[in-house]
Amino acid sequence: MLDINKIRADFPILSQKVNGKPLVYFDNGATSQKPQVVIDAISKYYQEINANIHRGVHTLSQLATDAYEASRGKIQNHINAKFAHEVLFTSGTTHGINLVTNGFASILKPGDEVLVSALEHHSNIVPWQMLCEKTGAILRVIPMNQDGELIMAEYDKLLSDKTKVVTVNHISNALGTVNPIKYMIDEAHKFGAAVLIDGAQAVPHLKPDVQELDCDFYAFSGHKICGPTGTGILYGKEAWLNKLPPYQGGGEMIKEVTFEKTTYAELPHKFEAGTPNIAGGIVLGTAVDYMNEVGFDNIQQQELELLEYGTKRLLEIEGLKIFGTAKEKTSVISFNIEGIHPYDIGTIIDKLGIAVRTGHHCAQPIMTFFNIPGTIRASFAFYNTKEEIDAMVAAVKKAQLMLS
Ligand code: 7TS
Repeated sequence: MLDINKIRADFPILSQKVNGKPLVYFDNGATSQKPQVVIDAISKYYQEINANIHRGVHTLSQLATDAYEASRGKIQNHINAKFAHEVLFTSGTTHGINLVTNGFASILKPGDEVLVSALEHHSNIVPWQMLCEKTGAILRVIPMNQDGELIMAEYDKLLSDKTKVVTVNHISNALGTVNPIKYMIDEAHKFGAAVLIDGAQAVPHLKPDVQELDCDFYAFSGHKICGPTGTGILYGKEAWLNKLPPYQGGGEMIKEVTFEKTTYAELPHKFEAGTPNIAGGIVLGTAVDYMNEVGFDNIQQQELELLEYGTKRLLEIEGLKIFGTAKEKTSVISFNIEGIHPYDIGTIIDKLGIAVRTGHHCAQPIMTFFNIPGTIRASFAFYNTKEEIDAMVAAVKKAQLMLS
């Protein structure tokens, strides 16, 4: 069991007041808060070992390189990748997905098909659309039902020899649905298609095992797992990363450069051009250590309780409807109140110290599916409490009274 007071004491921002009220931070789907160990590790890096990596013979450069590569190793262990060179540092999920779509531009042919799910964040739709425009490939959509679950019978029908890529999130950011990705990966592989999993919303809640999943790519952001912004990871199977061309050209990603021809460095450097976010990459390892110390079993237990309690309490409110009622769901509650625009509720409850996201959550096709302008989204982390949910419910009731 979590000692919630101890956990909350790790996060200095949580004891702040916002608009004169104690902060209730329920926008964890957008970004997580940072524990003191992560904040301190950033300062420590700049105070003690700041230097560029992979190039200097001098001591600081060696120390920084060792710390950066040690962090890669931690993340390799965390996601159970077979090789450290399958773990690429990126600036976030968006960067990771674009790295892959850029690579597939030289692989896809006109008439090839890319399957994308109806539940995607824009960052797992738009890069694939751009790729299809460039290559003449066709984008097909795996549909969902009214609960916000992907329809596997339809997925099975869409798969064919034309399918070259399947791209799907592990967990939906807008609805919290946990997708049956193991099944989807196995079925796609029967047709020889590559599978990219957008793990941005999964890694805050669980430890993915990329070898067990057998996915070809798994992308996530560091800032959603207590790490710094501008950090992320793209896992790719060695064979795929060897096959794909580099994303960006520049220093660090080369073996030899002449004006006639350049040869590329081995993995992972082939995909890591230029000076990376060194401090961020190192501190992402600190964040992963922190999450593992808290323990994913504890995290899941706390979040499940919050999901159940939050769902029950919110449904007490007359006219409130929850969008996203999948059987497999994580701690995200998207809702609307009849006759009131989500933005108005969000604005009023912010004045009461409650931070939620309102709008389309960068998932406009989901809003179109439900024929709504957006939702109010409360996304809980392991450091949230039932008392905070009570504060949100009271604030939403107050807003409803004011607006009706
Ligand atoms: N994929 C999913 C499923 C996401 O939830 C997000 C960010 C991204 C990709 C993009 O991640 P980035 O770190 O590269 O920006 N989701 C959200 C959200 O739900 N609210 O703000 C950002």
